[in-house]
Amino acid sequence: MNQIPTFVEAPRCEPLADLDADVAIIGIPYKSPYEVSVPVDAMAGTLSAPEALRKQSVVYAHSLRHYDFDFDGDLFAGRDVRIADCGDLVLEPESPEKQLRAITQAIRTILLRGAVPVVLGGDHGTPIPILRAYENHGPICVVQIDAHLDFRDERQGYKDGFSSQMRRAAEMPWVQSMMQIGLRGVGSGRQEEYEAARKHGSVMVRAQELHQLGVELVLQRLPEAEGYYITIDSDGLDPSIAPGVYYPSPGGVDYFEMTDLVKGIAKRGAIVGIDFCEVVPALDVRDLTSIFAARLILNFIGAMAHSGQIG
Ligand SMILES: [Mn+2]
Repeated sequence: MNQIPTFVEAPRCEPLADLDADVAIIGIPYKSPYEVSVPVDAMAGTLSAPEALRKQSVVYAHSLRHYDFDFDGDLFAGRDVRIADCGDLVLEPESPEKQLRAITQAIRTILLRGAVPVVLGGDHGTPIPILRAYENHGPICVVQIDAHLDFRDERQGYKDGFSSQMRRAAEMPWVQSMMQIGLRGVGSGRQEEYEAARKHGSVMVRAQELHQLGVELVLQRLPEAEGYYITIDSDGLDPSIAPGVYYPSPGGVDYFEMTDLVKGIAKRGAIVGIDFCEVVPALDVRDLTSIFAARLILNFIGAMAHSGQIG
């Protein structure tokens, strides 16, 4: 028996092939096969994040239609927004290649069913196989919220991990543009990776620029696109709202900046998918990271409802 609640107690969807919803929540506990030393047991790391987010999301389940001050009204703009929770993708531990293919296939199915995938990661390698599913659903612009560039060509000989997802995205012909927001601190990338991202035409926005300019001016630099895919590394957010990450870095994207960025993007084009990665429940403080991640995901769905994309 599965005792874990669904995201905001939304109806379960299984099998995936029967999906009938506007938004498909799916947990993808993917872990890049790097050997890295992190301040918590790797297995306990991000793999339990989907469960933690679902548990904390229940806080909101019974007040979704109350007056929401962050939307100055109904979170879903009075629309009938159908959210389904597709559970967690079961990944075979022994084969990274099989895992990657299974993820791409699951996202393909969700897209074919006409729903917007909202993925609970997983580490930040998760978007690589997700984005491969958009091959016939492009062109798209990828917007990354992250402290780090993630533009390494490979790490420990492995190309599909959390240090490389923006480089891999850049290589996909259907990813026509990208914007990277929240960059800061030492260790975000090497000079060569910065040059590669710049040469590729990535619109890079330092966290400090975001704070100084404000969301509206930053969004003037958002590339024109019909569809926007949003990938979130929790360490891109400020540790005050996301303390449960491997490498907390001060000066990150705050709650209203994050919310307003997505509201602004939704006004410019369809949001075609979202992933929320790198939450580490074992390092969290009073479950704040999971609680706020759940709230932000609801805001993203709200942004899509208010723009008229769903519901
Ligand atoms: Mn990242």
